[in-house]
Amino acid sequence: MTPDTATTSNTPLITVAAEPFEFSFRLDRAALVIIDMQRDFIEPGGFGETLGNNVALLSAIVPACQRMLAAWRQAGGAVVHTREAHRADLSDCPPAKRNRGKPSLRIGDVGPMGRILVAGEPGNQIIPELAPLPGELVIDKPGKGAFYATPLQAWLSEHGMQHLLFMGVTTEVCVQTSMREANDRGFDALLLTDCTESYFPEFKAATVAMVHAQGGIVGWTAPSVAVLQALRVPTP
Ligand code: C5J
Repeated sequence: MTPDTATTSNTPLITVAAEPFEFSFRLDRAALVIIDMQRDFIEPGGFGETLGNNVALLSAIVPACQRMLAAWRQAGGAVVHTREAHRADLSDCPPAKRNRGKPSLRIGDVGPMGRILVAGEPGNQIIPELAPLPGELVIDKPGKGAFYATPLQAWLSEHGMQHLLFMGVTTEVCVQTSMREANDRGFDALLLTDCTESYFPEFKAATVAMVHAQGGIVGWTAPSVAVLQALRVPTP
């Protein structure tokens, strides 16, 4: 089923000041998709750090993400959380992924927060500040994109979703890949620019620019305050 079900909603149209032009959605047809806000990427000792990255860069967006998530929940919007996670036997982790680069610890190795990027391990959990609530969808994904080898598309179709608001990490890897997958599947996607981050600030800037380039070739971008204003939530 394509996401055309959005046109059948009777709830008010909410319009956000965005790039390259306004992004409009109906709350009962929109989901906040939070990509991989996991200890493995944000805290010392996880996958991000084993690759040689400065994880402190990513934790800076947590307060903005918390504000956005609280407002979205208060408004009654659907929330989807993803985790980059592999099975304990690594049967869903191709050698091409595991062997890439020269990390100090590879996927599946035991690190300070348990086995790196393995489902159920302490480091693989979503950070406590953004912990899922009962009833929110949590998707474990073996790839960078949230649609690859996951039930996400089926769930979105089943719930009549058309518009996806993205936040999370990292901007140019799992967030951008997921937005491109969403775009190819007919969803309208908005990237919340202060609620996403990269270990490489220049990659974030380039991603934001390329998402909304050419009339929104991948989707839209806006700071979260624009969504808060559209939802009539008091802004900081
Ligand atoms: C990476 C991700 N960067 N969540 N994962 O490997 O972006």
